[in-house]
Amino acid sequence: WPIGVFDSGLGGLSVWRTLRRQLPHEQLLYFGDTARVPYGERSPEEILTFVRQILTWMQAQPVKLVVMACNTSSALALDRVRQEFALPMFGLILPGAQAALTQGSRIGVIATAATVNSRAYSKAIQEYSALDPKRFLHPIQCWEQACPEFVPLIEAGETDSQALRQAAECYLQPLLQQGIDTLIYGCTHYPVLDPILQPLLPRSVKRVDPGVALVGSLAKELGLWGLRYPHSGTRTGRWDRFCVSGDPERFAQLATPWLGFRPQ
Ligand code: DGN
Repeated sequence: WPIGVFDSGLGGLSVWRTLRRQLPHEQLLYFGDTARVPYGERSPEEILTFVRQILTWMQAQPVKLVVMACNTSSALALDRVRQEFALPMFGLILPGAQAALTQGSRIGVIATAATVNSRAYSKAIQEYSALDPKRFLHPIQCWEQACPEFVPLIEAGETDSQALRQAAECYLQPLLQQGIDTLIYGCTHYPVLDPILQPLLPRSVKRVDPGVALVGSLAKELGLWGLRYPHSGTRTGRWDRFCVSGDPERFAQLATPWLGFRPQ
């Protein structure tokens, strides 16, 4: 059975890429809720409803486990749906928080408005660091910044434009004023903006992609469960399935640069 991976749109493909690289024997089933993207401005109830619908569909495929390649869904729905579905589920917030804590103590988060309003990263960072106070000698501080302009521009096919650069400068400014030493890309759409964001940051600021942290912990767990795909040999992305709720043609076109091939 494949691993189910979902996002509101293209952003989860940044996690797909890491999964493809780190778990080459697994087959992936990707779902992008492109008819309803962006999730960032939706209410917590709407997001929970969408996540339930996607999981019900994934369960019927079936999939062996689900990667929520969407921070907004992980922040607002993961705890609830874990109690409702008999499917192993992996979200981004805890792996992202843990990874950031290995890098610094003045942590900035850029994410959707819904994720920022939930304060999920701040809470996870405080809770996780409180578990081991001897390890985290400096007080841990966290600032979150919503970036509502990014996702609509990326979903329109942009990855480098004047509008994105201007928005990036404006969103990073308050975090830089706080003297952050670590920046979490708290939305799976944002790693694609790294070439724009990195030059705006002091060299000392570490960038954290929670997708990479999630895949690392998933790979470990799959090994422990003995659930890795049993075939030898490497599968390429061409075995993977891609499904969307919106226009498949448009998705195929926009996803091609993320995937390196045109999805069928
Ligand atoms: N890519 C999603 C996330 O990580 O939060 C959300 C994008 C959106 O729908 N605004």
